Amino acid sequence: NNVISSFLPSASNDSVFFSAVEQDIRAILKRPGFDNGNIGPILVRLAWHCAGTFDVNGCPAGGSDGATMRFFPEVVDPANNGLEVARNLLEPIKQKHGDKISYADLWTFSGVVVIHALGGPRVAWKPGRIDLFPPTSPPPNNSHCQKVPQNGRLPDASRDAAHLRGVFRRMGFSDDRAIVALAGAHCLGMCHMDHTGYDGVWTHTPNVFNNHFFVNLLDKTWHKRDWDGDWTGPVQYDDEDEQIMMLPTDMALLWDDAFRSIVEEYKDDQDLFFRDFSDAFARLLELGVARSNDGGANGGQEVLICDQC
Ligand code: CCH
Repeated sequence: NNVISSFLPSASNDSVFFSAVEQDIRAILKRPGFDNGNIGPILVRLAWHCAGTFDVNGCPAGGSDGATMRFFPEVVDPANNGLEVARNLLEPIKQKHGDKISYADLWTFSGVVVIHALGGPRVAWKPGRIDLFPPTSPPPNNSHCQKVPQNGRLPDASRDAAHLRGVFRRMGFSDDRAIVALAGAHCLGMCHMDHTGYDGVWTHTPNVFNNHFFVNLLDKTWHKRDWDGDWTGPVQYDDEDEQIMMLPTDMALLWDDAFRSIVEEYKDDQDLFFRDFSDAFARLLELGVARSNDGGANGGQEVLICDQC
């Protein structure tokens, strides 16, 4: 029941090593008192945000390679608010394995391990991402800035279908199916007012990877939340019982006809959702990854994220 063993040659050193890392990740997922008792969802958000900065024509290109979210300006991108929690939760595993695994591999691998551990599909994943300036050689002055993607590349939850298509096309995803499938990850976890201003869960099973995001989107009746009290939050949608919520970008999947027909497919066929999600998430985590010749984490020199810069 091991994610990585199906994708790496079974007797390779990589396979043995990553099984051990996988066990370490699985061992820290349950955490009473944290959100809904599991840190898995925020680890999935970290994996997505480190990869989702990719720009096919960008300078720098962005993407998960380099683990650039450790650095300015990506580290202070408002879209990444709260992800220091996820990075800190993984730090003991990084410390345990040191240079044998890069941050970039650990963050992306964790996402894949969590999806499977919480009941979702296996996702193909390959190691070999190299950290921009590993901890043993910190960046001189601010020289790293030009290799770290600018703020504003991740999708804005207050926007519409055209915005989603634009952002995902920039990453290299031209197909609607990938956009809708990836959004199904909102079956997991929750919005935190202190991270983004949004509040609530998308499903009643936030620690289980399933197609309930699509089921709820279609089956519930949604209304704009009437924020009362001291805090006026951003526009978001609540169901009639005010138990679960949707972001404007989630509702865009309902309001756009082409998106909606895919939402309907995934509501009716969870296996289809799992297959499409698995393909799209694997592609996402590979965007812009330049491996060293030997494929080893930190095995080569610092990665040149974009040689045009
Ligand atoms: Fe997401 N997401 N996401 N999301 N996301 C948030 C939380 C999670 C958008 C906005 C938000 C993906 C796509 C999008 C997760 C996985 C994925 C939050 C609340 C916002 C806002 C964060 C908070 O308050 O802590 C938007 C816009 C898009 C448009 O595409 C994709 C793709 C994925 C993964 C494949 C997960 C998981 C969470 C829950 C995190 C947690 O802390 O529980």
